Amino acid sequence: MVDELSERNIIITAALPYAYDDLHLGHIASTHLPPDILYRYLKLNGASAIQVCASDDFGTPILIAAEKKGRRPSECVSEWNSRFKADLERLGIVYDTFDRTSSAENIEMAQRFFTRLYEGGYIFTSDVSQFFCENDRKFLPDRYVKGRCPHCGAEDQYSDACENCGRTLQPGEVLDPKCAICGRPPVMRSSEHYFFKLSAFAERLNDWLKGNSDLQPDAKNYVLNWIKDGLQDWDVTRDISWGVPVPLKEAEGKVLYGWFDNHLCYITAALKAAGRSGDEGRRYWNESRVYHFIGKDIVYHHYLFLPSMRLGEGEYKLPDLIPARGHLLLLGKKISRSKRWMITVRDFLDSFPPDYLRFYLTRIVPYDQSDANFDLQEFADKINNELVANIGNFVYRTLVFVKRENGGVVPSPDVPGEDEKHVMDELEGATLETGKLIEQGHYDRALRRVLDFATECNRYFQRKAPWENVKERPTTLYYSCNLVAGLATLLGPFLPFSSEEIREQLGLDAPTREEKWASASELQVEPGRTIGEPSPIFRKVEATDLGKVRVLLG
Ligand code: B3M
Ligand code: ZN
Repeated sequence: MVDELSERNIIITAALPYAYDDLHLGHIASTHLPPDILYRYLKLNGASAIQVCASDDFGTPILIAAEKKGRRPSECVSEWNSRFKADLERLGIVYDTFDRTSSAENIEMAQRFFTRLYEGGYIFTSDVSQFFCENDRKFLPDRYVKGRCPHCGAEDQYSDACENCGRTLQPGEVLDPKCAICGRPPVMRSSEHYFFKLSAFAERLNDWLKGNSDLQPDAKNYVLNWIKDGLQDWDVTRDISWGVPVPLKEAEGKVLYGWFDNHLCYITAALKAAGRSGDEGRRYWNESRVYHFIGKDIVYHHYLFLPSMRLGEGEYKLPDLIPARGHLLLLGKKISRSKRWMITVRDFLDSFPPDYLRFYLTRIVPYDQSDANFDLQEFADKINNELVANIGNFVYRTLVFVKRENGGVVPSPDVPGEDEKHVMDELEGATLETGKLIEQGHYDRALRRVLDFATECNRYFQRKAPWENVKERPTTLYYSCNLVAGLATLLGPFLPFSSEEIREQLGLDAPTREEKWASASELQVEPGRTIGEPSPIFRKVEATDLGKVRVLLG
């Protein structure tokens, strides 16, 4: 999928978390970790790339959450924005720009899009009959109304979706509707709304989807079917106080629907990160490759709504790639905010190092839309058997040996024998194949490939038995140190903290080095170098550690 590694700039975006609740493990699995692996890999290859994200600030859930606390939404979202950044940074996920959809630049971007679409004839008005609370004197869109689900009968459901059966509800469909603010039954009232003519783009979307062989096949196929079934025009305005004001005199008091402005923040944030604006910004965007990483629940918005808006506006190119991954189940069950069946990133990182989470999630999340399951026992097993017993073991025994038997100095090797040639070939193969798998989006398989290579490293050490084969010991230790360095580079995109720590223990200090992906298979550690202090990079996950996380689930 990454065919022009260093020729064109690459813009990577991750779907924007709603600014009303903490990031949980599901967000990381599908949306934030996969792009970060690619981004780090691209950087190691010297490619020009930027990675951006933002908090998704507008919409009724956010306004309601703020009103419940008696606070201004603008204050709340700004707190969430900082919290997201802090959590992601703890995980080693650092965006060149982490913007907010409510930033002045994004409001301007959204209004520009609206105006150009309006002028282009892609926006029309229509009367919508909507819940209205006479007590609060407010229209009550989406989450402002609660009631009984007409499908499964569950009580206390929002009027736009049932958490119990998972169905989306049409306006007016919910039974026994109640205003979410005061609890009184609302009435129906008509309001003029603005609609985006999504249906006008069916043919162009079809051509774009069919003509782009990089787009994920499973997503593409069902999106093509949606188009065949007919596209519905989108109501893109709301009668609430929190949102981008519709830039028309006659639309006073109306704001744009959150899904109108949120994805535009991909563009806003990228241009901010690149320090470009106006025509220069548009050129920058259009000359880059553009990748949007998402979870499968927002395929509709990203494969249909987003490209249509860009086509209609006419100034910003469509994405080259929209990798969509499945849901993360938690102990076999669907994550649910309302039932609090979730583990927040914060809580998890209070118990485990960030690389453990990165490792496990990368191992279990494939490049398709199937769901992955987060299982605590499997998490412990994978960390203990693969990280600790395989990679950690090889690194630690090599370094301890150099420290103890050679005073911490990397020895000078003899001419390499068959074993050395073999294991260095393995390293070269692992570097090429891991890179290729990352370029294809298969991060799970790429990491598996690195693990297989670590197994080879352990075999090499075992076969050479430096504890008894004293004659060949200098050669064995010299090559082992270089294999450790190679492993550190290969692990870089996946486990940045551990990769750094391994390099430090090897005495390859970070600030002065020019680390490159291709250098993984070169001899990076020269004889005579003094290594740092060896200590185990990974520690075992014990049952008591798991207990701490189980408690979080109640
Ligand atoms: N905030 C929905 C979600 O968090 C929405 C994504 C916006 S991406 C432009 O799943
Ligand atoms: Zn009310």
